[in-house]
Amino acid sequence: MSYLEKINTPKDLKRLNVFELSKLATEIRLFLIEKISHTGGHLASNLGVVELTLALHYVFNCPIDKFIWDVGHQSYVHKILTGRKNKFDSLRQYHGMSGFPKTHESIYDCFDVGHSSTSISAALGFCISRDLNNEKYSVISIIGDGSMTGGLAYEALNNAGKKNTNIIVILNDNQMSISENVGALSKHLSDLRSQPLYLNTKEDINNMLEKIPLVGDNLKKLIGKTKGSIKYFIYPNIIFEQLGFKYIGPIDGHNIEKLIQVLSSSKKMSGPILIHVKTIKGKGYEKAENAPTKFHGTEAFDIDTGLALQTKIWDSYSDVFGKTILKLATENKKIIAITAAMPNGVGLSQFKEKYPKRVIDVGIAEEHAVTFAAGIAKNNFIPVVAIYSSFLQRAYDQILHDVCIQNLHVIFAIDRSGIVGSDGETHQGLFDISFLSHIPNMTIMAPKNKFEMISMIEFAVDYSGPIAIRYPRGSASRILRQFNEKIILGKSEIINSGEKFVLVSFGSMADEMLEVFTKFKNENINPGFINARFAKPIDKETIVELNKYDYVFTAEENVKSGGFSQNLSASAKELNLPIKNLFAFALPDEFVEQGTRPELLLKYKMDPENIYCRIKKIMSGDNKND
Ligand SMILES: Cc1ncc(C[n+]2csc(CCOP(=O)(O)OP(=O)(O)O)c2C)c(N)n1
Repeated sequence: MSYLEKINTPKDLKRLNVFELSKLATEIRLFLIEKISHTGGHLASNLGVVELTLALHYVFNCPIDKFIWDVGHQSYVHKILTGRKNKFDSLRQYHGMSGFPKTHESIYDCFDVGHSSTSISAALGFCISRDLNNEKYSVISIIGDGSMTGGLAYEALNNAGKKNTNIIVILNDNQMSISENVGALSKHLSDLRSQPLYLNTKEDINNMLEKIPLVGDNLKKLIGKTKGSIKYFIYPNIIFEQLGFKYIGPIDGHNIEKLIQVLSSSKKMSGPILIHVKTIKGKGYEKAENAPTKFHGTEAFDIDTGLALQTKIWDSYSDVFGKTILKLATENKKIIAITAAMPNGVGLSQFKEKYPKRVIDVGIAEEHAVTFAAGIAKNNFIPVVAIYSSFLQRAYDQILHDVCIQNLHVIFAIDRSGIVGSDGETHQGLFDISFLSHIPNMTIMAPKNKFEMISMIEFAVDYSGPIAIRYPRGSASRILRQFNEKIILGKSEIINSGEKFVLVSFGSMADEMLEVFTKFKNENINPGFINARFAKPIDKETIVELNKYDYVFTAEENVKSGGFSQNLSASAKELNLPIKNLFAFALPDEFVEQGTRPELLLKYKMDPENIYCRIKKIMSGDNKND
């Protein structure tokens, strides 16, 4: 029987010795590689934290002690050790196990997560309320060096450093975000990483000082007299020490014995502690160690070659964005692209290679990215901020306060808008129309296909003022390519002038609406079909056109509340041209779980067959929602 087979709860782990724990680490790595090669998932990050997670569960008593994972994509080993190893075949699938900590999934998960840089704030919240309750347990935030580029982490450090509370922050430093990590802190961590000294306890420091002839003894006495942190005298410039944390490290994150020793002593220490752990992303699988970005989040792959099992046929919308903006930037030197730690994900790699100074990776700092863009726009450049829809949620105030009030020409390339699939609730891009529509001066577009995407990017560059293009994950649609009318602000595109009822699609739902349209056409029914193009503004002509029909059916990949359909209805009322029978196919007021796009469209009855049937019912006088 393997060690892994014997582990069902963290208690089982505590019976093993260090040698057995290292054997278990090897088994866990093989397990992760095997499982993720079938399901896809965050392989490299998890391979890097095997020993760290084992040591954490060995030393602390989860779930009494709280582990708060930052982002949470590196929690697979924690899941294996907390009774979920048999669920790995369903990882990230519809109704399967989540790829992130979920409180509803296990008592060992104490905080839901998916977006970065939240763990220190949440941990501090646990600590302060624990102290008020006079309870005694440890609270540990585990945060990567990439996630330490997010401003929220510093707000939390700033708050925690002056609180007399016991909090442990483990900084998992693998020098990588998804791509190579960026910024001044990353440089600071590199300097710390290269310190040959491993200094943990007061004894370690005393031992080290004793080795320095003459000076060492005096220094030891001086240090002994001070109340402050001993480490401060040796490395006065460690940022964490300056912020009121005891800094411990750097520690080899693959040395289980050392990790256990350090965690055990830090458990007994009081006040805010930061343990700096050095790890290798992808550790133990050569393909991932050599290509940690590719294996950060991977599709299913062949273990021997490391190659993805499914090859891409069409360009994704991100590819189309990347190629188009590069072409335009070659002609127009004023274009600058900004990414928040996702140059590859948003399709900016080639642009970055060709014009490194004009593609700026700000780190996982969406708020900063937007205000930074506002400054660039004020100086008469054209910033293009490419961010995933769900991460842009972070920058709401910056969009409103720094860009839209000044009506600045900032282009928002909103990738992964709509249903994103296996990352689930935290990553769905289903709110951007709603949160952007309310902001004065903002314009929102969505393309029906690849060709319209190109035209919209060109339109956005020539525009003046804040403008957003939202587009989904995955292959760029190629439907209806013969329809490529010039883009005009607020104007929709008529695909078919019909009778009685009209189908209105916004962006990605054009594919589904085309199928619905075809079904009716096959029955010799001739509905209208309109590609909306703009969710804001919506022009009068569009509304006049829609009012020719008795029934209007809209479809969008956004929540209904504040979405395209509600904007349409509000604009029509404002123009005194209310639309009589307006029915919206949109996501309901709930958080949408993980699953493929087709699975989720089916769940919410937004697939072509369900849309078609519901329209038929409504047309026959049955308005009930079933
Ligand atoms: C607000 C936000 N922006 C972007 C992301 C996408 N993202 C997920 S993990 C990650 C990199 C995290 O790097 P690090 O914390 O060092 O963890 P590692 O995977 O290297 O262990 C990024 C950018 C996110 N989850 N949240």
